[in-house]
Amino acid sequence: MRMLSALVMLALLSLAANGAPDEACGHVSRVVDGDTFDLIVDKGDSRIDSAVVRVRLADVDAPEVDCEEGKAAKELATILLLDRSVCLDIDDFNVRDKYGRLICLAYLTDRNGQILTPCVNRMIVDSGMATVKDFKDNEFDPDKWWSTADSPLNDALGGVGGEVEGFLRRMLLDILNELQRWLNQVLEDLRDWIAPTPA
Ligand SMILES: [Ca+2]
Ligand SMILES: [Ca+2]
Repeated sequence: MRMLSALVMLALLSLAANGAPDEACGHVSRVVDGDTFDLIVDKGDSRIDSAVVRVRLADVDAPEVDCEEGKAAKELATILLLDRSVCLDIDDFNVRDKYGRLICLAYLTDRNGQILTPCVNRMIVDSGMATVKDFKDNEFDPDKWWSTADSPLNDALGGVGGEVEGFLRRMLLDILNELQRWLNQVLEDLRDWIAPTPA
């Protein structure tokens, strides 16, 4: 038990000591659709010029909310994001799209800004509610979202000894698998709700 406590403490210290995409952080006040939301900003770099910013998830495309698929995508994004702490990696090339929305990768974080999951952009695609649409004029490459070697979550684990790192990876994998199972159940319920089986 003492060994486990030490491992957990090491993990927490490591997570606290390493960087994260934190060009802006805050909490989500509104979900507009499956790929767009409003963030009340707690802190941000010089590109943030208002208390609330509209965020467009980079390089993904969710259906519009005037169709059933779009409503389901918004419902999923709401479950994932509403009232949650989020940090943003803002596109360094264009910053905003033609509608003034920040082009970003978004990450769910704890209250201290430490990343808890892969980027939300990827999670929405994994759910089947959106597809990858890779705009080449931004800094992001969706191919890297599924590579653990290039993940900020991975960066947060950098510098940890091999044994501890293995323990952390297994723990995080368990959490992600749980999250995936939970999401699958939510999606199944949503599909039943949208298209109930005829009696
Ligand atoms: Ca950036
Ligand atoms: Ca891109």
